[in-house]
Parts: sequence; C-alpha cells; structure tokens
Amino acid sequence: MDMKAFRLDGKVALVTGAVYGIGFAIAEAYAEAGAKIAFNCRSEEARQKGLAAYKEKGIDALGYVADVTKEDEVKAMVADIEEKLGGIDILVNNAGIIKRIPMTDMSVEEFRQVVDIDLNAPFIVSKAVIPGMIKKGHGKIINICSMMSELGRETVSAYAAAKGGLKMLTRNICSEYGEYNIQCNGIGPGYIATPQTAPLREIQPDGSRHPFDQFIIAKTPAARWGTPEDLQGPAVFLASDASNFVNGHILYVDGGILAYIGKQPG
Ligand code: NAP
Ligand code: GCO
Repeated sequence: MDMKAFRLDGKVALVTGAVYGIGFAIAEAYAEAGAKIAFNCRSEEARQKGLAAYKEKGIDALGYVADVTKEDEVKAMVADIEEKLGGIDILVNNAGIIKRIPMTDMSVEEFRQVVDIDLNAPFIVSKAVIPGMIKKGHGKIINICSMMSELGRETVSAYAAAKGGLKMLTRNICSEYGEYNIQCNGIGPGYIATPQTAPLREIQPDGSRHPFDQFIIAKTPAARWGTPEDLQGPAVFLASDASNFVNGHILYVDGGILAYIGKQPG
C-alpha cells in the first residue's frame, strides 16, 4: 500500500470551533499531514487567540468570526475560503456545546440552543460546502458525535438528542451524497479532557477527585480520560484517501467505554 494515502497534502480543511480543545488538535494534525487550515469562532478575541495558537505551532491558518448557527455568516465564510484557499476538501463539524441541567428544569430555549449548535449547525455548514465538493469530485465530512450518540445519562437530554441526531445526519449525508464521492463519517469521542468537561474533573474542596472523574476512570477500560491528541489519528484517517470506502460510519474513540458493562462489584 502507498502510505501517501494517509497524507493530506494540498487539501483544504475547515474545522469549526477550532480555537482550542478537540477542534484545534484535529486541525493541528491536518496541518502536519499537509492540509491548509481554516477555522471559525464566535468573536474577534477568540479569532486572535486562535491565530496566535496556530502560529505558535508554525501553522498559517485562516481564521473567521462566524457563528455556525447563522447561515449567512457560514455562507460568507465558505465563499471566502474557496476564494483564498480553493474549494474545501475536508469539513469537520466540531463546534459544540453542552448544558447539564435536569430535563424538567431545562427551559425550551436552553434545549433549542443546544440542538441549534450541535445538530442544526452541522446541517447548515455541510449544506454550504457540499456543492463545492460535488464540483471538485470528492469530499470528506467528519461530524464530531459523542458517547451520547448511543447512551443517555442524567442532565444531558438536549445534548444526547442532538448528538443522536448528528449520528443520523451523518448516515443521511453518506446516503445522499456517496455517489458524488463524498464520504461522511462521525467520530464519537469518549470522555476527553477539554474545557467542555472541566467541570466534571474539578478537584473537590477536600483535595479528592470529582466523583464523576472517578466514575469515568472506572467506566473506561483504558482507565484514563482521553486527550484531544487521541483523536488526531482517527481524524486524519477519515479525512484521507485511506478511508475512501468508509462511509456513514461512526468511529468511537473512547478507550473502550461502549464495549464495557462496567466494573464488577466486590
Ligand atoms: P470545547 O472545549 O468546549 O470547544 C468547543 C468549541 O466550539 C469552542 O471553541 C466554542 O467556542 C466553539 N463553539 C461553540 N458554539 C459555537 C458556535 N455557535 N459557532 C462557532 N463556534 C462555536 O469542546 P471540546 O471538548 O473540544 O468539544 C469539541 C466537540 O467535541 C463538541 O462538538 C463536543 O460536543 C464534542 N465532544 C466532546 C467530548 C469531550 O469529552 N470533551 C466528547 C465527545 C464529543 P466558544 O469559545 O465561543 O464557546
Ligand atoms: C457529559 C460529557 C459528555 C462528553 C462527551 C462524551 O456531561 O456527559 O460532557 O457528554 O462531553 O460528549 O462522549
């Protein structure tokens, strides 16, 4: 096999919400594999922070202030990327939020906001890039799903509904655009140490680990939290020609959580 199939030389990649966390790690790996990087965020301050972070890694990234829930801002960003870097070959729908609120305490507005960012936005951004991919004759869309694409837990009803929906949007994009040589797959990260999960890892006043932190270590066969870097290899694979016949798949990168019934008592 020609191992160059794993390279992304000359490809144009848009990674949403990639100033830090999982998105940044994925974009960094894409740049190392040879891709040109564009990212977006919600404020000029975040954009500057992102540009500085990429520069520190020696990456010449293009940054945009564009809210992924706003179709006009997304369309303008995609048009500008196409003009400056060329047509988009790889899209990673990474931007996301979570609200941990018991369902009966959650307002309809809060539920809608999570679904808007975590599910409606991947539709909006994918819709904006697919025509360019069809024109190019190929494309890779990678949706960042979750354990909650498969499992539920207390307080995350909106997130689970959105990430479950994102799994099905992934399969539908595969079904609808596979014939145009577009592969749409998902990555389902396990519990990854990023700002999103920081509240679940806070050290307790008595110096002990957060109970949820201990629960995750016990629930994960790998016996640790994942890191954003754990997602880099899988994300490069799904963006590269090495995965050209992988379509509509959700690749769980979870240290084994979904395979494990949990620790036996005693
Ligand atoms: P994170 O540290 O909170 O980063 C999420 C990024 O998305 C932030 O940069 C955020 O920007 C951006 N964002 C949110 N709403 C946006 C919008 N409307 N427009 C543009 N950007 C927006 O999260 P992460 O842990 O890296 O997670 C990245 C993705 O992986 C998310 O989809 C998350 O649900 C998913 N995920 C995370 C884990 C985990 O354990 N960490 C596991 C499975 C899946 P701001 O700074 O403006 O908020
Ligand atoms: C939570 C977590 C999770 C993770 C991740 C798991 O509160 O349960 O934030 O939802 O972020 O999505 O895959």
